[in-house]
Amino acid sequence: MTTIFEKIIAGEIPGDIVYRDELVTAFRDIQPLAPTHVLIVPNKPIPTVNDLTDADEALAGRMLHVAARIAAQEGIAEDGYRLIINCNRNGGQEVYHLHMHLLGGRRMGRMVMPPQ
Ligand code: DGP
Repeated sequence: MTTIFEKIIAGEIPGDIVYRDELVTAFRDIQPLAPTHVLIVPNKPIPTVNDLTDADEALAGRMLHVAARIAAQEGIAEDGYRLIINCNRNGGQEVYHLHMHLLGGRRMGRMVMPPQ
C-alpha cells in the first residue's frame, strides 16, 4: 500500500523538502514537536527498520549522516538534538515507510515517558 511519504517523495503531494539525494529525502514534519522537526526517509519504500537488509547498510548509514548534516544546516548541532526511529505498534509508528525523526531547537526532556 502506498504511504503518504511515497507521495511526498514522488512530488505527488506537497512536502517542505529540505534535502534530497539518490538514497534519501528529508522534509519537515507536518505536526512539528520541536522548532526543528525533520523526517529523513529512504526514497524506496521500506516499511519498518525490521525490513532493512544487508543491501541497505549504505542507506541506513546515509540516513544518520544526512540527519547530522541537516542539524548543522538548521544551526542545532552544537546545542544538540534527538534522533528517533519508531518501529511498529509498541514503538508508536504511524506511517509504515521507514523514517528517522530529527528533533531539536529546544530541550527534549526525558528520553521516553515512564510506564503509565
Ligand atoms: P511516526 O509516529 O514515527 O510514524 O511518525 C509519523 C510522522 O509523520 C508524524 O510525526 C507526523 C508525520 N506526518 C504524517 N503525515 C504527514 C504528511 O502528510 N506530511 C508530513 N510532512 N508529515 C506527516
